[in-house]
Amino acid sequence: MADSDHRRAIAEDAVLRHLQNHHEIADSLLFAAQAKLNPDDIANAIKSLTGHRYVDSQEITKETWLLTEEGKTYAVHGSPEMQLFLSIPQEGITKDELQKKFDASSFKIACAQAAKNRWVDFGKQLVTRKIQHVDNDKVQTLLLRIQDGKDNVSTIDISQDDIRALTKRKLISLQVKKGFSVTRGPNYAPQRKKVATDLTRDMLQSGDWKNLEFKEFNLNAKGAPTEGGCLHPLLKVRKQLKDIFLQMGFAEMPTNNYVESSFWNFDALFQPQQHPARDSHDTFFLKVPLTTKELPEDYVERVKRIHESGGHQSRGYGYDWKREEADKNLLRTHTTAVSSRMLYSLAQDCAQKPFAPKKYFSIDRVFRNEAVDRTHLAEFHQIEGLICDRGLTLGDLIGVLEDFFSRLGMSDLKFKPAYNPYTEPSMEILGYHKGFGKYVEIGNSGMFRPEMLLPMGLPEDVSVIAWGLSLERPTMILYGIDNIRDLFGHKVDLGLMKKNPICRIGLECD
Ligand code: FB9
Repeated sequence: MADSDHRRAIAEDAVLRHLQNHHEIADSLLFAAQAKLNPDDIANAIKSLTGHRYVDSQEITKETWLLTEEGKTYAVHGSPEMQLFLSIPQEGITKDELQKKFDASSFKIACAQAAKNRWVDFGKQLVTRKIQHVDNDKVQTLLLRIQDGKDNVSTIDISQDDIRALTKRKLISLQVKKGFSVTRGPNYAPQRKKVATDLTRDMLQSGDWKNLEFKEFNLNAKGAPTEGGCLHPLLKVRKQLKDIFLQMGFAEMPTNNYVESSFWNFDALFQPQQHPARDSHDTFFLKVPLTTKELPEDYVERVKRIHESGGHQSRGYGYDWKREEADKNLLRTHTTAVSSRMLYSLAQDCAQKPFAPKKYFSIDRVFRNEAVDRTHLAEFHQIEGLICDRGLTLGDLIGVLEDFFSRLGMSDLKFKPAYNPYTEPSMEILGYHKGFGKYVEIGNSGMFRPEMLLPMGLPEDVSVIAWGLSLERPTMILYGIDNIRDLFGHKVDLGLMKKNPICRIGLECD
């Protein structure tokens, strides 16, 4: 039997035994003190006995005056004003002399009270007694009476003024305690029937069950906590972001190919072959399979031409475009590689059926050979959204960004001109984060260049607005995770995962 149950059984016994030959327990606090039992055990026992109607009980409140530490000192040594009075010799004393006898705080109080009581005169030179004798240190007397008679405020005959004065001097404080008055209940018995938890075959056969009391099922008892898995924060935020895109009418692009060809990852995006991002410092190129197997040859031809000599009013880059460079396989550096494939197949569809506007999104891993630091790893999840339609403008892009980020709880946006090889104009997106009290970079965006879209075969008046951000940054901010390394690997704090209430995207997170 757990110690707490044992203590409660003793307390129940004491209460039931007392009521065997007493009509009531008027005050359970007093009863506990007299029975030298813990008042909380008595209170719990009374609550449980009341629950089974062994007793009936009413709650009572007991207000008790307690002396504060300062009050206790004065009760012993007398009030400071009294001590001051007694320290003044008949012929008087200089204030400095007098002050030496007291500590600063009580000296101040003593002087104030003594003056108030007109016991002492504080002359320029000397402090003198105003009266010869103080017959009663009223404060000390009151404190002692409260100390001795403290167990029932109502009985103590001290004027409210005095109580107020002592309270104001923080010499006493009121303690309110809850207790019970108890009488026998309809199921009263001098002893509690043994409580059985389970009805067993033996009890049924022996018939013992008849005079046993069965512990009620505590239907509110919480079941044993089931250790369940929990979603990794990144997956929780990814789900939230997917819901946002789906609510905005976007369809998800298939991103199940980490390995991509340089062609779709760079060339199709009109990113020149000598662009710094295309060397192994930034990109993980594959040894096996080293090169891609097949590319749509006619389209590759058009991409080669637009890089080398332009077209569609673009003068291109004017360099010697190499097929072998485009064939190189790599770990995709952005999910924009998926967008290029999707836009190309959309253009292909235009051959069969009239162009239909599309809204696509992707959320998946991308790989960049970057220096690892507090917010960057060699891989992260890129979130990308694009809208492909006739006559889209930068205004449409800004509009959809404001809609998208407002659903992320970011409503105060700023746009800063930026540069991407595949979008013109391009804008860095900044959002005001109340928690940080500043604007944070929350993504990048732009309008895909005609040099990217027209070689695909998309109609002249079709434009594509797009934007991108990471999954890790919002997750770190929403979860208050300072270092991206705490999101992955052995250092992940599972406790945080389990108990961290998902910051409802859209709600301000501190
Ligand atoms: O996610 C980023 N920041 C961010 C996003 C959301 C957010 O949410 C708050 C809680 C509500 C907080 C912060 N960034 C983009 C900004 C920075 O973190 C940046 O330093 C790091 N960027 C990554 C790339 O790093 C090299 C984040 C990643 C990023 C950047 C650009 C794109 C995608 C991901 C893009 C794009 C793009 C542009 C035009 C057309 C198509 C795609």
